[in-house]
Amino acid sequence: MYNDCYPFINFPLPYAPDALEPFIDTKTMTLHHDRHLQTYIDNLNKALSSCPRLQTWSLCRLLCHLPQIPHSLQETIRRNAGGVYNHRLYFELLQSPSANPPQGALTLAIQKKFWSLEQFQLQFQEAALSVFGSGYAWLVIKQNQLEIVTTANQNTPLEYGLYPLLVIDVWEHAYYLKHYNQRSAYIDDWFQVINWEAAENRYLSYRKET
Ligand code: MN3
Repeated sequence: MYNDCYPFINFPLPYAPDALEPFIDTKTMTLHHDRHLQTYIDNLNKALSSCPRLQTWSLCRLLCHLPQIPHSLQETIRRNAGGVYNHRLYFELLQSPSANPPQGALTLAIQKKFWSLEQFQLQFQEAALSVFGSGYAWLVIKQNQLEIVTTANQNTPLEYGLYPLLVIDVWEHAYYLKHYNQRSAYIDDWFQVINWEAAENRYLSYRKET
C-alpha cells in the first residue's frame, strides 16, 4: 500500500476520516492526514529532488543511514522522512473502536513483560505524558525485548535500531481540536482505537525475520 521511494505520495487513510469517532474527531483526522502529513511528504520530495542518488532509497533506508546523506540535507531529511514514516505508522495502527479485547502473541508478550494490559497502559500513558513539547511514545522491540520509549520531534525509533509496534503522536495537532490541552484524555481515547491486529502482524513479521 505504500510507495516507498521518491516521489512519495500521500495515500488516503485506510478508513473513513470519521471512523475513529467519538475518540478522535473527523476534523482532526482530516487536517492531520491531508495537511500535516502532506506537508512532510511535499518537503521530503522537495529535498530529494536535488539529490538523484537518494531518489531510489526507501524511507527506512533514508532514516537508518542518515550519516551517508550529504551533510547539508541530513537534518531536512531526518525531519521530513521521519514525519512521513511516523505518521504513516500512526494512522496504520488505528481503527474503528472495537469491543474485542486484544489477543495473540503480542498481547501475551505484553502481559509477560508488563504483568497485565492495564499495567502496560499505565506505563505507556506515563511515557506519553512525559514527552516535553512535541514527539511520540512507542512500544518497540529492543534486542528482542518489548520496551516503551519516547522520541522528540520527528525522530524515529529506526535511528536507534528499534523496531516499532505501537505509536501515539502527542504533537498538539493530534488532539487539540477535541481534547484542547488535555493530553491524558487524548491518550485514554487513543487506547480505544488501537489497531491491535496490525500491531500483532508487525510483531509476528519481526519474529519471522529474526
Ligand atoms: Mn502528527
